Amino acid sequence: MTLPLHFSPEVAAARDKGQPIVALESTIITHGMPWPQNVETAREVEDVIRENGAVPATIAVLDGRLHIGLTNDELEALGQAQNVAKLSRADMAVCIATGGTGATTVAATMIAAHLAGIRVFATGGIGGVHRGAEQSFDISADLRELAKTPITVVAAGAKAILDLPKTLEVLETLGVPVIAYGQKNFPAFWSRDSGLPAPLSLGDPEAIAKASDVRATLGLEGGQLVANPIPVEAEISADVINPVIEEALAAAAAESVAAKSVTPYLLDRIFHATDGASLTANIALVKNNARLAARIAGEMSA
Ligand code: PSU
Ligand code: MN
Repeated sequence: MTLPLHFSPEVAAARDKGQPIVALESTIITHGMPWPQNVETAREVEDVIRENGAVPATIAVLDGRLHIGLTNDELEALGQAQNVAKLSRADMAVCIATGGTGATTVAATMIAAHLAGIRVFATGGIGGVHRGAEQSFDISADLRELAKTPITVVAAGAKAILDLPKTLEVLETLGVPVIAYGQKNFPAFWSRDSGLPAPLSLGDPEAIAKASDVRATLGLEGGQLVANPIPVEAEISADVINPVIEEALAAAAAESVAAKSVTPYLLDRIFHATDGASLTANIALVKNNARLAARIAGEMSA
């Protein structure tokens, strides 16, 4: 059996020329943002990567084929599609085997990017340890993937819908380097500072690329998480966002939302409760992460 990878023309050309490539996930498009901002943002994020000297590769499973890079039409169709599956490590093979269509989470995007020889991936926030995980056992498969698959993931930290101290503990246990970019503390998605010290801190893309090389040389499996704080002007203050998060968590508990539905449910609820302000911030931080990821990819291929 050959690998079921399908490269877009743009990504295929970049591979031929040895250009730096940055992977992008698709769950953020189908389950993280509403239409049409999801498609507009996906396009703008791709442009940011191009403007910064790399080629974007948005990843998704379409009709049983694992796409590395989507055309404009494919992106638009995915962004408008209803009931698209959310694929993590556990779901990818069944989706491909049955000819299905699904959006890739951080975990699944890492797996696909690695198969395609891509080393850097930009997103908004990673999944983590959910609040109340001591009861629910809800810990995102993204964390274990970071421990296993050698991709540098650039994210704005993790959302405060999660238990951030527990998320950092699990990452430490799994041996995942958590590198805050340009500051000492771990960023918390909508705000630049979670109040928690990040285990590691680096200030330039070259050092991040070099750390990835050294990990490979040492034979250490797994990737690294680069936690890039949201731009100052896009921050939402904790007084504004925290009550919204508490309300969303209470609603999820009241409706017994569980498993894969938890994160999309909370994101949608917070979007509506903030009249879209959460989305504006989300868009700004994803672009900021795309910029940094393109620069890291450039250093890796230099
Ligand atoms: N966190 C965000 N935005 C997102 C996600 C997480 O702030 O869009 C998505 C990502 O695709 C991530 C997934 O990999 O949710 C995690 O889902 P779960 O918590 O079910 O593992
Ligand atoms: Mn979960």
